[in-house]
Parts: sequence; C-alpha cells; structure tokens
Amino acid sequence: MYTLVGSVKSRAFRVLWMLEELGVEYKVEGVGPHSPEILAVTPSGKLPVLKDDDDIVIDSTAIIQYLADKHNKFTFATGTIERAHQDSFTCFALDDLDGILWNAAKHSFVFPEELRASGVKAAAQYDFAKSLETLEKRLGDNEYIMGDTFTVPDIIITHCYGWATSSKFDWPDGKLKDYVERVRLRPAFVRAQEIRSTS
Ligand SMILES: N[C@@H](CCC(=O)N[C@@H](CS)C(=O)NCC(=O)O)C(=O)O
Repeated sequence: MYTLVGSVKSRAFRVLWMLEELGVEYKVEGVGPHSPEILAVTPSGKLPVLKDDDDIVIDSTAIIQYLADKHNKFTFATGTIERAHQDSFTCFALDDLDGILWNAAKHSFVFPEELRASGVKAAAQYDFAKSLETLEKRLGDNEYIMGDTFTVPDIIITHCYGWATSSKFDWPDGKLKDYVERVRLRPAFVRAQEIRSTS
C-alpha cells in the first residue's frame, strides 16, 4: 500500500497524478511542510514523501520515476537511448522550469522579507521565457514530450505549467500551450485535480 505524505496543493500533486495514472491503491496524508508528520519521515521537512509499506522515498521526481519503473509504465527502460532522452527532459524540467519558478517563489514569499531581492521575479520571467523557447523546439510536433508515449517528464512539465500560470509567468499560445492543455485532458489528471480541489 502506498501512502503519499504531503498536501496535494504542493509538488505532491505530481505523485497524486502518477498514482491515478497507475490506478493503484493509495492513501494521502495531507500534511504541511515541517509538520511533525513530515519531519518524522524526512529531515528537510519538505513535501512530498512516499511510503511504500515500510520504505520511504523523498522528492517528487524520484517518487514518480520510482513508481513508473516499478510498474513498468510511463517510462522507457533504464539503459536505453530513449531513457537517456527521457531523463534529459526530466533534468531540463527540473533545472529550467521548476528551479526558476522555485527561486522566484523564494524571493516572493518563502524567504524572510529581509532576504528577498527585488528584481528576481523579472529575471526569472526572462529566464523562463527562454526555457519555453527551447522546450517548444524540443517538443516539435510530438503529442507528448517523448513522442507518442506519455512519460514522467510530461507530469513535471505540465505541473510546472499550472504553477507558472498561477505565479503570473507567461506561457505563450502555440504548440507548447496546446501540448500542456492536451496532457491536462488525461482522465488521471482530471481526477487528480478534482481530489486537489476538494482537499
Ligand atoms: N525537489 C523537491 C522539492 C521539495 C519542496 O521544496 N517542496 C516544497 C513544497 S512544494 C516544500 O516542502 N517547501 C518547504 C521548504 O522549502 O522548507 C521535490 O520535488 O519534492
């Protein structure tokens, strides 16, 4: 039995979505960062954590890749060239989308006020726009980022799209917007969103 620890309004949403894609049994402990429940399973106090019976996995991307590998779904196999390309997209999504959004968030509301630097958000929006140009070129005319197959990086990229728009980062119309809107039509995403909206 899987237990997702962490409010699904955080990056835990990525794990919720993957669990819905897999159609496996799970429960959610919707706790906040640095709560006693999360500190009991990770020293950083950060969300999310997955409990797989007595084992614990930390970090949303590590968790969804673990689930994909374990169930042999939504991933290419390790040691294949396709997996190398897939991992390249995952790294891109983390460095060039998630990392930029997270840095902007830190300087908007996470850090103590005296440590927040003005101008960081504008620089982040500039950097993010460059990332999207690259991503659009890499996506090409593909249905999913890896072609016909829905994989782990589609979850991270599409989650970052929602995060970006709610943080007032531009995501221009065109192929890349059509792609994320298409991915968001997946029934598992719609179910996960319903769960999030009632949490
Ligand atoms: N790379 C980690 C990031 C974890 C993370 O920063 N989670 C946020 C919530 S989305 C958090 O718990 N923040 C609290 C903090 O930074 O102390 C992941 O993807 O799980």
